[in-house]
Parts: sequence; C-alpha cells; structure tokens
Amino acid sequence: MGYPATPVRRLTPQELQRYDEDGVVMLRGAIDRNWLEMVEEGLEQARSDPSMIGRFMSRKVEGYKMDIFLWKRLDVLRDLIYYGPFAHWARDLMRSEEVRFFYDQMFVKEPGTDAPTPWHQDLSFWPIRGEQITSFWIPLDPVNKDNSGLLYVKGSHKWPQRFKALSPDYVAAIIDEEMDDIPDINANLDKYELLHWDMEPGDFLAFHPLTLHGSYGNLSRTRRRRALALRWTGDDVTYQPTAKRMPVHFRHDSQIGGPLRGGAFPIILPHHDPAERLQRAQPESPSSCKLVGSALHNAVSAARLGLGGTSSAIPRQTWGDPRAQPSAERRQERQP
Ligand SMILES: O=C(O)CCC(=O)C(=O)O
Repeated sequence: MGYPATPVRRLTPQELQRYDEDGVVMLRGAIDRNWLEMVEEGLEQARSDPSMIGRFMSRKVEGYKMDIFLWKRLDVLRDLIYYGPFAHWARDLMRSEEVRFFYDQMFVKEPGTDAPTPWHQDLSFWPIRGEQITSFWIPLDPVNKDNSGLLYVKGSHKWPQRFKALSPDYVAAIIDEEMDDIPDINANLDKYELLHWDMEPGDFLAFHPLTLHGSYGNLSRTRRRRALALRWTGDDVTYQPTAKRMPVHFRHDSQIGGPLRGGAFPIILPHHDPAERLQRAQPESPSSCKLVGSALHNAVSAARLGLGGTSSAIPRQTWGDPRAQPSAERRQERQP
C-alpha cells in the first residue's frame, strides 16, 4: 500500500531530540513542492470562501483570517491529510503506532495586520488529553519575527502549569478560571529563552501541544503571512470534552474518556478506515443550531468574565515592536 506518501526525508535523531527537549523543532526543506502547492490551493479556497466558523473566528480583527476543519469541505486538504507524508513524521515524533488526524487550522495575517497571536498552550483548551499529540505549522510565505513568524518558549512543554486558554481569537467560552494565568513573557525576557526561526516555504515547525507559543503582528507592508496548522493524535489520547474546551461540531464516535474514533478524527496510520473515508464523502457542515449554541455560550462566558468591559479576566500581554527587542532577549535567543 503506497499511502500516506513516504516523506522525502525522515527525521534525524537530533531533530527528535530537539523536539523532546525544546518542545518544538524546525524542519528545513522537508515539504515537497507538490504537497506545498496543495496547501496553497486549500488555503486560497478557504480564504475566498470562509466557513461559518471561520467568519466567527475572524470577526474581531480585519486582516487576521482563521478557519478550522477546512479538510472536511476542501477535497485538496482531505487528500493532503490522507495521502501526504505528514502522518509519518507525526508517528515518529509521537512514538505512536496509530496516527489520527485531529484538525486543521488556517492562520492568515494580511500585510500590515498589527495583530499578535497571544502566548498560549493549545492543549489547555482542546477536548482531548494525552501525551502523544503534535502540531505542524506550515508557512506558505517566507516568515521571520517581523512578519509574524512563530515564537516559542523553549522547554515550556515540561512546565507543570496549565494556563488559561488565550486562543488566537480570544474565545471567552474556553477560558477556564481554574487554570493559571499566562505570565507576561515579553515583559520579562530575562526569565525565558525564546526560540524562533526565519523560514521559507517548504520548512515547517513541529511542536508539542503544551509548548507556549505566539507571534507578533505582520509588520510587512507587502508580504502576507499564510500558514496551515495540522494537528495529530496518537495511541494514548482520549476524548475529554468539558464546557470550557473547544467544541467539535462534526460527527464522530468517540465516547467521553475513550479513544478518538470516527469521521471527524480519521485514522491515517497504520491503515485508513474505509468507513471513515466514506463518511467524509457525505457532505457535512455543522448545523446552525450548534453554531448558535456555541456563540451564545461564548457571549455568556464573555459577560461573566467581564471581557470587553473595564475589567478583564485576561492578564495583559506585552507585544511591542519585534524590532525593538531588548538586549536580554538577544542574549537568550538561539537560532539552531
Ligand atoms: O499562526 C499563528 O499566529 C498561530 C498558530 C498557532 O497558535 C497554532 O498553530 O497553534
């Protein structure tokens, strides 16, 4: 059986070690042009025809476009996930027998979009728990810190804290007050070691779901910053939804506390499940009822937390000009 495609290169022991120790690794020149063109086709389709969820996620900042579960409606991204080489890399990073696809997400910042992505941990707001989870961040344009390349706090995936979710679109419904406040990383750069890279199309980042990450706005006046994130799960992952975690609006067969199952989270390795593939062939879009329910839940949570008013449950984060970086950070930075 020839799929998913064998990657043009496997991960080296050094890259796997970087991932384990730092919680993130940059994989240079790993994505073949054919696959990259499919990512581009998918993102351009998604940008020109956003889903209802995408419109909701992108409503706050002009020029910062997000959308999720693109692969459910865009065949080119379904093919990328089922037949592209990514699942092999995910299996190696997660040390898992089984690889399931969790979801995909578009992040586009148009030139001059001065909207940072706040520092956050992904797993705190996902409706799953486990260790064998990984995310890939695939840029389609050259990126650096000035046009919103991602920043990571080295080794933060090993910290004991679980931080209140600050999703890129600041969704109030997923802020769990029981969790810790994210420290103001940029205001205390002497305390943290940041990692970031200048990247070209074909490079991608693989990172652990607990690694703190964020990005400045896109200061470039000419260059867009388009990226697709692909999230993967392995053997030990269980479905753990709560009212404070990201809802899944697509059909699946996972039971609470049990493994992920069914069409929303298809198995890619070691073998596809024909029934899940068939389910994808049947048109499915989240019912407006569910979407309205989520929007209401969000509005109530925002009101309860005082978001948008004079007080706020979200601690401030400092995001100045990336070029005006204090010397402490220069000392700490690594460019592996
Ligand atoms: O592209 C960005 O700015 C955010 C990406 C991100 O938070 C993610 O992929 O988890």
